[in-house]
Amino acid sequence: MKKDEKSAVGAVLFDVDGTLADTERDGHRPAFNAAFRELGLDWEWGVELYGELLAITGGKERIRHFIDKHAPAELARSGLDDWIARLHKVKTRHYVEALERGGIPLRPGVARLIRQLREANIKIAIATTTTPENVTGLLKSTLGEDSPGWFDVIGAGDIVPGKKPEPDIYHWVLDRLGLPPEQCLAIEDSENGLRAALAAGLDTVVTVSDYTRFQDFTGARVVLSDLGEPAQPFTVLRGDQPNRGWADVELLMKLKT
Ligand code: XBP
Ligand code: MG
Repeated sequence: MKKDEKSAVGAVLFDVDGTLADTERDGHRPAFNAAFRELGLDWEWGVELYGELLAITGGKERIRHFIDKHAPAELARSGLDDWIARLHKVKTRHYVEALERGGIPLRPGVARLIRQLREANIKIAIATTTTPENVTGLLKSTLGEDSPGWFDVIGAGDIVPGKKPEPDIYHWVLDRLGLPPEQCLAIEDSENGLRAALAAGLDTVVTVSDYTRFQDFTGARVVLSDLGEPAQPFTVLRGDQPNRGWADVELLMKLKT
């Protein structure tokens, strides 16, 4: 398909955790720990253990995996899935409260790029594994009360059967955008996220986070330290050297041609 430059990117699909903000170590992890304490559990997910647990996407799935590996006595609990869901609800409350306290800023370049995409009338969407309240909480606390409405589609959490690295959430979002993957670009921070986006046919920019820096990003269009700002340019970790140090509409268009 021959694309003219201006229509080459119809939509940008943003991942949330690790991509919009560094939410995992000092956001989700302490919220899990607070929920464990609230329910009288003596579990404590440290920074290193949490890094390992991140291989499992989805908070409920992560708790289940932790029980399998580190607390198998809990497997005898009756109604285990419901109990995990209850525990996870408590975790979500703690996480959203932390967001409301203004605890988690956006990563460099994210707010600027979102504003520029809107000005250029390029659609923006969210494709994430995390719980929907977490997405609206993060957007409202960083970009303002009305910002969830800026997004043409928000795909989050349990609305699809398979979480990343399955491509389900990307298929769901693309369906609702009414655009083919060839006209869209994904921004991800993790190998699981990249696999999901690639399996949905999306060109993908990776901005690494501390937990994901050394993962395998084979297939990414480019791997960057972050989206960069004019005063704080990104570092290119893999891929062509763009001619400027921050991701803007022009750079994203170039990546698609
Ligand atoms: C990240 C995840 C989520 C979060 C925790 O999703 O895998 O599980 O770690 O959120 P993404 P929940 O990178 O796709 O944004 O506890 O709500 O699952
Ligand atoms: Mg992510």
